[in-house]
Amino acid sequence: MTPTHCPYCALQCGMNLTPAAGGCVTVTERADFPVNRGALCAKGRTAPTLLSSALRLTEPLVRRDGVLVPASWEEALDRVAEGLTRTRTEHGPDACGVFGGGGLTNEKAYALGKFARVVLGTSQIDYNGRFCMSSAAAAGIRAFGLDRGLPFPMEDIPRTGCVILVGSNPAETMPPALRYFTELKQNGGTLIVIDPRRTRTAEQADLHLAPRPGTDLALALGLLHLVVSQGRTDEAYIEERTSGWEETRAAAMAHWPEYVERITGVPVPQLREAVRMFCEPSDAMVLTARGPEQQAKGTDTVSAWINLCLATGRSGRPYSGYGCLTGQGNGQGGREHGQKADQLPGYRKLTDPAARRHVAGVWGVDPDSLPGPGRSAYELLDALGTDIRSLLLMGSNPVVSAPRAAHIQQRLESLDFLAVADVVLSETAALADVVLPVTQWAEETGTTTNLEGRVLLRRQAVTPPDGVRSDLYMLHQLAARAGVEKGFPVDPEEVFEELRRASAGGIADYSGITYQRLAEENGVFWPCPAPEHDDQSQVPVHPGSPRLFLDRFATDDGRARFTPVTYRPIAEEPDAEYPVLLTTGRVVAQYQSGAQTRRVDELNAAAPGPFVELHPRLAARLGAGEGDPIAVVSRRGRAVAPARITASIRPDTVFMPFHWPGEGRANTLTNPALDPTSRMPEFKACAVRLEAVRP
Ligand SMILES: Nc1nc2c(c(=O)[nH]1)N[C@H]1C(S)=C(S)[C@@H](COP(=O)(O)OP(=O)(O)OC[C@H]3O[C@@H](n4cnc5c(=O)[nH]c(N)nc54)[C@H](O)[C@@H]3O)O[C@H]1N2
Ligand SMILES: Nc1nc2c(c(=O)[nH]1)N[C@H]1C(S)=C(S)[C@@H](COP(=O)(O)OP(=O)(O)OC[C@H]3O[C@@H](n4cnc5c(=O)[nH]c(N)nc54)[C@H](O)[C@@H]3O)O[C@H]1N2
Ligand code: SF4
Ligand SMILES: [Mo]
Repeated sequence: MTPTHCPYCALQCGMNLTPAAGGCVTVTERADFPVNRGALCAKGRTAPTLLSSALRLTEPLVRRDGVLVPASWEEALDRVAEGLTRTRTEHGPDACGVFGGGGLTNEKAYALGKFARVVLGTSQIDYNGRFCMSSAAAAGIRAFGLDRGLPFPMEDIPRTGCVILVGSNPAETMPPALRYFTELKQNGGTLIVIDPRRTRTAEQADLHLAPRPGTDLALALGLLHLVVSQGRTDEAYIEERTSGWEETRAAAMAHWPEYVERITGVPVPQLREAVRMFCEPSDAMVLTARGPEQQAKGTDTVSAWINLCLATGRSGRPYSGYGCLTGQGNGQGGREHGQKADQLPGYRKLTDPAARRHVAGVWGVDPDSLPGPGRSAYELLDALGTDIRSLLLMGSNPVVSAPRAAHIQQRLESLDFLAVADVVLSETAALADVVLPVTQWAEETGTTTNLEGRVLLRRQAVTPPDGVRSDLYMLHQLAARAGVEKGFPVDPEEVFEELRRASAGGIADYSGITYQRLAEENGVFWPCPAPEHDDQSQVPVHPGSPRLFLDRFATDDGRARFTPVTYRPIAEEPDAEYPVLLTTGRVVAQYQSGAQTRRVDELNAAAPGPFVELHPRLAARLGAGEGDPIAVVSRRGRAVAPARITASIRPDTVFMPFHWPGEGRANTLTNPALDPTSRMPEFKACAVRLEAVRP
């Protein structure tokens, strides 16, 4: 029996794996891991299904005469090396692109970022985390000088007085975490949920506000207006621990509750009730997820929620604060170690000369040889086939998950060369010139950092099938073929040891963390610097940092910074031609692009395909009944899926989950309008029209 963690979401639930007869692997409860205390959702419970050879790739594929055919690893790697080298020779290093994923372990994310900068010498690397929590990350850095999803452990949630959950649906996206909100209510605390749909999470709430999609910024400003006008600010805290309040106060005062009601559709009495519930207890929290963040103003929107926390003294105090619920298995760690366009390991900035010197020192290269920041994820994908001629992709399936997906699919098809490393033949892998079949979670060891900033050890529990190799092996081999013999070890612990040194002294400092500690301590929260002393036995080890900001914020002056923000509409407001709003998200039984979960029978039975959730009034206007096919048309394209009629959604809004390719692909419709700071696309609001489809 091996204690390890789930391959999917950022909760990183603990589980025990035991190889059983016939190549099966059984999952049993692992009660010692505090975050989920043994509980798992159906995805975690069925995760071992995909370890079976029948469902996944077990040999490399290369394209011959237009068709993907089996090949040896030697041939596949030679072809990738050749493809990338040819592009580099003919068009220069920046014509090679690299795209990573927030599901990759810290070791893989680190090695991929280093491979791009050191071996390919390209600036053109980014990853799917840009589509995930980048707005919250940008706002967190702006306010606190540091971005760690939750600055406190999940166990603090039941101990606060009130939680506002903004655009987050843990009942579907992190079921074992619901317990924390149930306990909050048992302890006398209250839960406010803000979601245009009355989700299963919203049903648990003491107060549910259902704003029009894309208007959370106005909502948060309206609440701050009420806080100020009702004299509920914490002046001593503002004075002692923050800067920039005056301008922020002035900006909020322009957002009268009645004006906010007009924009959001949330009645003023509900706004007042929310302020009362949030301000009366001595502690409170605001937690955001993709609802407010995946907007072309996601960064300002999160800043507005942070402003509300700061104005009421609810940050950097026990059981109070702002947090973002990160999404992917390593959504947190994946953004810290260098696969993001502007970053070096340790959450260092690629534009900071001292950071470049430090990391170049660890890598044994000249700091001047490191490229500068590259394009963001959507911009990178949009440049495929034009500026970027070859792409190495690892850990993402953009044919399904990128905004304006039909266009992105065309861009991928127009590349000179595409290599994809994956566990399964995803819709994106199916377009590749070379597909490399890699090992997955239970077949390899590595670390992830969960939504709390807790670094975890995922242990190998089973032997991988013949024919698959690890992502680290692939990078090692490609580096060697480019003449870089050293610096890309295959052993994850060796990579982690280098990551420790590269992150030392950075914001996300992992230097005091070792595999041994992770095994013994059930995870360690960063920052965790190594003792500075040479003789480490003399110095107590750093305990890690479960709670941040209690003494000071991570800014230069130690104060949290207010950011004055004002409301602006969504990038594409409904009009006569496209009168309805589309928003998108998730269902419990499918994960992301579905590349993995759509291969599991039990999950498919629970969530067999796409649907369009709409209000009875909209359905009646279309003359559509339950299950009837509905065409949803936007300026980007047309998707068709069966109607799911429910009064739990706003009548001006339809919802589609994005887990499926083909005709029902939600991302055929979505708008790639980008947030100016985080470069997050507007997944959560675009204008569409509905058409009944007569069979
Ligand atoms: N089952 C399952 N679980 C997952 C995942 C998965 O794919 N499937 N993915 C993981 C990942 S990577 C992530 S990022 C997380 C995401 O976790 P969540 O953020 O909880 O998931 P979403 O469904 O994208 O969005 C949450 C809610 O936002 C609401 N919403 C839509 N538009 C708006 C808006 O304008 N404002 C507000 N306030 N709310 C809005 C939607 O109705 C939805 O209920 O889940 C993780 N867990
Ligand atoms: N409309 C709409 N679109 C969205 C969203 C939304 O809310 N609405 N949410 C966005 C968000 S938050 C996210 S995070 C993205 C996610 O969307 P994607 O980036 O497409 O995420 P996944 O489907 O998890 O794709 C991961 C791929 O990597 C493979 N894989 C898993 N582990 C490994 C590994 O260790 N190595 C390698 N090489 N491959 C591996 C999997 O098999 C799978 O094919 O979607 C975004 N797209
Ligand atoms: S909640 Fe997330 S981590 Fe836990 S079992 Fe489900 S998918 Fe896995
Ligand atoms: Mo995500």
